[in-house]
Parts: sequence; structure tokens; C-alpha cells
Amino acid sequence: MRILPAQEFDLRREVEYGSPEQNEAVKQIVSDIKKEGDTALLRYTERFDGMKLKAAELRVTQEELKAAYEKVEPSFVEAIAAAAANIRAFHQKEKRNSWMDLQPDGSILGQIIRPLKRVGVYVPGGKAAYPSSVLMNVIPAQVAGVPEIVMVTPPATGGKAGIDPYILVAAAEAGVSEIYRVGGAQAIAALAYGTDTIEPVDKICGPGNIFVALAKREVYGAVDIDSIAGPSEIAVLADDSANAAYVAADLLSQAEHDEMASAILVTTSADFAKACAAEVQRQLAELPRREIAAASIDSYGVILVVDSIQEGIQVINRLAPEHLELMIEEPMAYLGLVENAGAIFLGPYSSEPVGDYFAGPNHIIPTNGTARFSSPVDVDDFIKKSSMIYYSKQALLENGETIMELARREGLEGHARAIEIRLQQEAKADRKA
Ligand code: HSO
Ligand code: ZN
Repeated sequence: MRILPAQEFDLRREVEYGSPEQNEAVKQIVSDIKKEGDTALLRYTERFDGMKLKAAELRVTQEELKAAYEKVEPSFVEAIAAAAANIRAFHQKEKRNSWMDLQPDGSILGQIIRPLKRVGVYVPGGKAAYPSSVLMNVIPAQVAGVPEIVMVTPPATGGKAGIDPYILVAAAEAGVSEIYRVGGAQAIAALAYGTDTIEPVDKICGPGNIFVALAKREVYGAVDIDSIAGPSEIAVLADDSANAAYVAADLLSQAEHDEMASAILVTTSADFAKACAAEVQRQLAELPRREIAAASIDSYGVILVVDSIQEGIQVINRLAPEHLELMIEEPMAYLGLVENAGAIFLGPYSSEPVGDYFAGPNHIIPTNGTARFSSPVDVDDFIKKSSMIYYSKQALLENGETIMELARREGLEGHARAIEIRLQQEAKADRKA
């Protein structure tokens, strides 16, 4: 792993996706699904997934869900249920309530919180089909109160026909039973615009390949979408009190996700930098996914040496990493200085996979520096708010002139008169009384 002084590293990371040809292809698919519905959906499923299906076969049956349980280890079912319980408990704390505020003049102002009605969760096929990500998308929507959650996933996994049983079990454990075997841009378009078989949704979330990401961008506006997730990132801030083997293992835990994942160590100790670089090499050689992890470490991995923990935190704040580990002697003392990081792991026992799978917080976290202005997926992503205004007569009489002044300043006489007519009529009625 390269070791550099922090000043010599460009902290801005930009990962761009999507060629013009890919964009064109996605536009075509989306428009075909919009026009032809199921017919186009089945045609693209045959073309891209090699599965010739009838419309009636698109939905995964209850028997298939039951059969999936036979194919996975009972210990997996227990593990996923335990994780789901922790994730649910954490997200319950995020829930917000509608509120109303009674004003002294008798008006009532408030905000009404409602869940979205129908949400679609995309689950990719192939090597990035993570049961844990099913939980991370579905559970916040459920906690928000979304009554209809539907899942789509390609009908073949890693070249084999059939949906990964671990994905089906995760869905069933989370409580999702409406599942369709469709994937790619065609699945996103079907969710957005609906077909005879698939009812349209209000929001689409979940990770996918480049075609899925481009399709989500294409249908945005007709439906809401989640943010487009980039490759995983980890930054570790360590001093020489840290355990180099632990830090190296945590860096590799994210490097193994993707050749484009980024693992960065920021450290106050040149000796620790060397020890950690050696550990990364040692552990990398033993890692089953060493090819992916090595590619990530070679292209995007770096160890930055800084003079102080404060300087290290400045570097972190500029990186705005998806995950940050504070492997320093007194992590709590420095927590307040961290401004930009999607998820912060403190101390030697809070290894990142604890958060990826089990602790409770969501593992869908802003990447690519977007932690500067955005947040991990949470219950708020699945609600909408309505403002509510009940104005009393007293309030309108007291404030009517002010409102009219503002309206006339904007040249909107109709607005002013909507107020004025009330002020005049109420004054007349009061005179009569
Ligand atoms: N670290 C990944 C999430 C994940 N890890 C899923 C394992 N499975 C992105 O935050
Ligand atoms: Zn991970």
C-alpha cells in the first residue's frame, strides 16, 4: 500500500458512470416497457437473463419461498433473524410523529407524516446479491409504515437459473412476500410505470449495476429513487495505540467489495503506517477475494501520514468517507470534530462489518464525498410530510393586511383579494351583530 504525506494526496474522489451508448440503451428499454408493459418486460428478460417466461410466472410463489428455507442452513435463518431484529430496533428510534401546534390566536399549524404507499426494492443478481442489503432496504420502509413493499431481482444468479435462496429467505424473514423475477433496467421501468403484472410503486431503492443505476435516474420524477450508491469506502484514523492487524483487516474488508472500493488509512505514526502496510500485504495473500481487494488497494488504497489527530480529522472531513473508524486512544474525545462521515465506528471492537451486518444502523450510506450533505438510509426516506394550516378568524383579521401587502408587492392582486373579501365580509357581519 502506498504511504504518502497527507498533502500529496488528492482527496477529491470522482467516480463517473455510464457511457452515452449505455444511456441510449436504457432510454430505449424504459420507453418500451412504458409502451408495451409485460410484453416488453418478458422480451427483455429473455434477451438479458436468458429466461423465457410467461407473465404468470413472473411472481415468485409461496411454495418457492418455502422451498428456499430448505436450501439454506438453519444457522443462516437464525443469523438473519437476529440481524433483522437489531436493525428494526435501531430504526424504530428514528420514527417521527405528526405534530400540531396550537397558537394563542386559536390557529393550529402542523405537519402530518405519512408513509409512502408502495415501495420497490431492487436486489441485484450475481456476486453483489447481499441478503443483508435486503434487510437494510426493507426494514426502514416497514418501520415507516409502508403497507406495500415489493422486491424485484433477476431470474438467474451467477449464470444459474433461479433466485438465490439466501435472498429469498432474507426477504421472507423481513416480511416481504411480493417478489418478481425481473432485473435490470426493465425491472426499474416496470416498477416505475407498472405493467399488467406489476403495480407501479412510489419509490424505488436498492443497488444495481450500471443499467439499473441509469434506469433509476431515467424514471426519477415519475417516482422517487434512492441515491445512486458508489463503490464502498472506508477511512481509518489510527494512532500508534491501534492494532495494525485489526486496521489492515478492516481496510481489506471493504477493499474486497469491489475493484473500485477505496480503503484509506490516516495515521499520526510513520511506524504504524509501515506496520499496517506490511499487514495488508500479509493478509491480502490469504484472502479468497484477493484479486478484487488487491486491485482496490493498488488503485484506490493509500496510507496518509499526518502530524496530529486534529490534522487527521481535517483530512477525514475533506474525504467525507462512507465509513470512518476512529482507532485512536480516546475516540470519544475527538468525535465532536468529525463533520463529514456517513457512519462512524469508535474503538478497537467496532469493526466495520459489525455495522455492515448486525449492530442496527443502516449499511446503505452516502459514498463519493456525498456524506458532506446526505445521510444513511433511514425511516425518513420512506415518509412524506403534509403541512397543515387551520387559521382562526382572529388570526386572519389580525394578519390579513400584512398578507395583502406581500401579495400586492408581488403584483398578485387575486391573492390579495382572496384575503380582502374575507376581511370585508367579516367586518360587515361583525357590524350587524
Ligand atoms: N459495506 C457495504 C455493505 C455490505 N457489506 C453488504 C457487506 N454486505 C456498503 O456499505
Ligand atoms: Zn461491507
